[in-house]
Amino acid sequence: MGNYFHEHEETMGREEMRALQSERLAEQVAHAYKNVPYYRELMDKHGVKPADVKSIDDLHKLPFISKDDLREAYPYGLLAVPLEDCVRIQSTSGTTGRRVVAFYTQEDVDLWDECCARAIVAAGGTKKDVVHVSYGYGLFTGGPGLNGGSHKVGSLTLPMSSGNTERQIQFMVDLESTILCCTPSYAAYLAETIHETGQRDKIKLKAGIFGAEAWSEEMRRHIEERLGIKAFDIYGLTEISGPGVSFECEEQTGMHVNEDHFIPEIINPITGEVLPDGEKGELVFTSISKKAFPLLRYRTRDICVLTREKCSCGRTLIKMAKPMGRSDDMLIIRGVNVFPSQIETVLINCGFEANYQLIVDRVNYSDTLEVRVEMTTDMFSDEVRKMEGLDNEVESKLKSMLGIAAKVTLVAPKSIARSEGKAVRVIDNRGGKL
Ligand code: DLL
Repeated sequence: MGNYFHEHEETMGREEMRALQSERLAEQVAHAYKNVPYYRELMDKHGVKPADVKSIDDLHKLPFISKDDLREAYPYGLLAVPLEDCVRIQSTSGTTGRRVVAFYTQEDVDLWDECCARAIVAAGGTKKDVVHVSYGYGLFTGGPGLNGGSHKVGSLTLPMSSGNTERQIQFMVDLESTILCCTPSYAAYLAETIHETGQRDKIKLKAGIFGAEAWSEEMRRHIEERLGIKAFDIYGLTEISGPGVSFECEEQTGMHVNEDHFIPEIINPITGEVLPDGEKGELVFTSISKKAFPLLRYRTRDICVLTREKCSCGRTLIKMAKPMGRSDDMLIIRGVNVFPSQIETVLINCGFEANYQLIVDRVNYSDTLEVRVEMTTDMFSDEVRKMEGLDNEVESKLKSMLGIAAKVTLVAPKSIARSEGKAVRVIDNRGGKL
């Protein structure tokens, strides 16, 4: 297992882990009840007292909380320690409503760094690595999270932030970056630029830690081939702490959840019923170690599956599958559920790169879906393929994957804007149309 970092928690036996989770959960519930009037009222309303939650078997007694609760409690309503004990805030982008602000004590930041350090180590990182962090810094958790993790591992950390692609590549070459951390869509953009500028032989990258948005296995293979690296998934959300809630190991079959700090559950999103491991549903987290902003049974809206199969890496932490995207990213087109990541799979399998946009509209009371996808330079110059109906070929593959028809429009290389952070793939023009 070579460079194991936090051997004990990551390889704990099931019973030992359950005991640790139970102890931390009971403490956390008592802490939240005592210090957060919002939790006290909510638990009282559901007839639950802290003494009722003694072990993780009692978790189901607690009510769920959602993003709406967080918005309602903005900014200080869920703070569980005196403000003077907090050293940091991070925040969501607020694109779908009021911002959510999460608070951290110094111990919370240390714990977060530790979770990100585990992710870096699982990707093969050691103090000899040069970790190139191209996630955004600032209120977004991506940059600060991986930065802290990299410090903890003792690697040389390049706090690049996102953007300025030319400079990113220059530093990557000059400082011999070995681990790249950014969104998968930015990794694809960097890979494209490195390829086009003929610098592939000059880069020394060996691994990438990519997350913050849904990405397909096809996208993973595409980035791995283009950059000659192994690409690891990482998951997290601002409300819970940021990146490092879960991370992938070399097996690349799902992300190990840092369950000594975050207890995951899968529920039926409609009934709230807890589902057994292996069933698909909405992911719910309870943070059992963070003190400033404890979240009890927080509904993430991410659709996912948990599995507890033995992992060849030796970690015993439960695994979560790649989330298909938030339930709010899911498009409902003519009554059919469509995730952009499904379309990505078809496009990459047809030889395209992940430069696409989905345009949804409503015409004559019926939804329409147009998939605009950039041709690669090779396709663009190949008149024969264009004439032979590459678009028809993609349309029929999309139809069999999604079960609905979509119109495919092939556009010229470089005509779709590249993303330096989370990609915006969907333009939904239906609002208010009959
Ligand atoms: O995206 C935190 C993060 C930063 C994770 C860097 C990984 C790397 P938010 O901006 O609050 O936080 O967005 C959280 O992004 O609920 C998921 O829907 C989505 N998401 C995050 N990681 C993944 C992933 C950060 N690996 C929301 N795969 C989450 C799929 C992901 N979706």
